[in-house]
Amino acid sequence: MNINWYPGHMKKTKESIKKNLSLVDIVYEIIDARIPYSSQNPDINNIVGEKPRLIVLNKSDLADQKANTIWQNYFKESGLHSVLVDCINNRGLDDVIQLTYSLTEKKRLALGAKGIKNRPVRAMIIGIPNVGKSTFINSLSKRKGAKVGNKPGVTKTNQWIKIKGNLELLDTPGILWPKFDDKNVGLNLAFTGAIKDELLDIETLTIKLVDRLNSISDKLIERRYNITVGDKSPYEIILEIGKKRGCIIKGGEVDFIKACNIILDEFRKGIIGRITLELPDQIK
Ligand SMILES: Nc1nc2c(ncn2[C@@H]2O[C@H](COP(=O)(O)OP(=O)(O)O)[C@@H](O)[C@H]2O)c(=O)[nH]1
Ligand SMILES: [Mg+2]
Repeated sequence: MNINWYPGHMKKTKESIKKNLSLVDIVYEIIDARIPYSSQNPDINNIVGEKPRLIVLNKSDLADQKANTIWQNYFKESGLHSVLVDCINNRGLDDVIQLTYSLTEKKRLALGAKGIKNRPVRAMIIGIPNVGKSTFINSLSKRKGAKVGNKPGVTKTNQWIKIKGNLELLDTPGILWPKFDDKNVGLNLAFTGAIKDELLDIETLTIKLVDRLNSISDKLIERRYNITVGDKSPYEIILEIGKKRGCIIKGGEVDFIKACNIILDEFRKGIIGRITLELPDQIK
């Protein structure tokens, strides 16, 4: 992670999020649709409490469409509302706005009964690093001003951004910590690029990714790289991809790291396909 989380930092984060939560009517919990479980904060239910929550399955453009529906049903069965969003092509944002009004209707009616009318509906965003919080804020506010990139932790003084209709969004998202003690979660975060590559060994990561992709379907690698998977090991597969892509160093050997970087990069960009790495029945 770009942030080194330690108990004191986590406690502070939680307190500041709770403070901001008291200012809003609804919270948008952003998660990565390719890894809905792995990209969720472990303490999320406790942090959000009774506040209306909308789960934003972001990067849904990169995730498998059937799996998107499966996850939406899973959340629905847990009594949670979710919405599929793709911030790159601005999909699902109208659903976010519509659901925001329906999920806050009770409160708005209660205020209306007290004579408080047209008070803006206020929302804030929370989520672990790299799920697309900044991009989501930008897309929703249709501005290019807010900072987007892989540098979480930069905070400014809070401001309210006016969104379509009577909706206001807190411009600073709450950045939460991921689940630390689950190896598979760590791997999923690394595959999707949420964890910095320098912290992991690229070769091992790519071998594990190829293995995972093949466990989903041999066709993923076969279609993209036009090779046969068969009984080949991930190592052999990466070598073959490297050869095909002309990743050759002096002496005619395959530049293994270069091949690994191509595969990782193409996976992360969705070029290998729309792939969801975990389904509800695979999590504990
Ligand atoms: N394909 C795709 N990429 C997205 C989407 N939303 C964000 N991203 C990318 O995900 C990366 C992290 O986004 P960012 O907003 O910085 O995440 P944050 O750390 O949660 O604020 C960036 O490269 C974004 O371009 C989306 O809906 N689809
Ligand atoms: Mg950000």
